[in-house]
Amino acid sequence: FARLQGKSVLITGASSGIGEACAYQFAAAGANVMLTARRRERLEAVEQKISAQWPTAKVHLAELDVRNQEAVHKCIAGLPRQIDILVNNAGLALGIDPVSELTSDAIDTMIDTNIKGLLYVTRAVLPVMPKGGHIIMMGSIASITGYPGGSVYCATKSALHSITEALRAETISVPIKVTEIRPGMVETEFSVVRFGDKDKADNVYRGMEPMTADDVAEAVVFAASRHPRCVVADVMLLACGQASATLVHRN
Ligand code: NDP
Ligand code: 8X3
Repeated sequence: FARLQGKSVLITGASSGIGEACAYQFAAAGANVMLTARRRERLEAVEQKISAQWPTAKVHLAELDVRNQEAVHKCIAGLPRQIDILVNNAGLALGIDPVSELTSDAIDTMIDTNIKGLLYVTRAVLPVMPKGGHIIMMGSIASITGYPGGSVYCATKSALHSITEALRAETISVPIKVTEIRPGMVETEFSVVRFGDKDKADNVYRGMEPMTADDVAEAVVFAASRHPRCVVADVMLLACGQASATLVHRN
């Protein structure tokens, strides 16, 4: 990953799961990382681990709720380095309710975070991203087909897909690379956040082996480290034994 040496990477949602794993893998590849999320103490724990394992990596932390557009602009303006690579990773699902039972809070939180927050961050970064920059979008297999209880979450990841395609078309002349990564089942804090209950979260992965956050971070780092002439445009990652968001073989 020599091409990542000295690059600066901004990661949203770096306090756990896939974003956290990306932070470690970029630091291991010689990049400097700028890590954002709402939970500062979790970001500090990530920073400590990076400082212990990759002491030459420069780490910048910023507490950021991507739903707050003013805070997003302040955060981007206050970064210590240019943004060579943006990993738009912050996101969540809340609940598994059918449309008839959705709470307004769940609808608003998913749309505000996964769509509006993604747009606020991307809009703030584009004017300051140098030529040859790279934006990596954390999509999902949920963008392919809606499943029962997934209406809003699936819609947000379909929106991410549309935004990604438009962004790629808008930035080809700069050029800026745009990549969409669409994971299937990855065991992180995602299901705990979705169900608000560890037992229910564990049940999602019953009888099968989900991917780990590292599996996804490997794809992110692979995409980020290709030759300038080559863009990894779209990657779908499935757990072995998974054929779609809902078709999973369980032992
Ligand atoms: P985690 O719950 O482990 O991580 C989610 C991250 O997003 C956390 O760092 C959280 O930080 C951050 N986040 C949530 N809301 C906000 C907000 N308003 N502002 C800033 N940061 C926020 O789950 P994953 O690592 O699995 O999720 C990462 C991405 O991967 C998401 O976009 C998710 O949709 C996507 N994905 C996950 C899959 C899975 O099976 N796990 C599959 C496909 C896609 P904090 O709470 O500190 O703000
Ligand atoms: C998360 C994967 O299948 O739970 O994006 O929607 S799924």
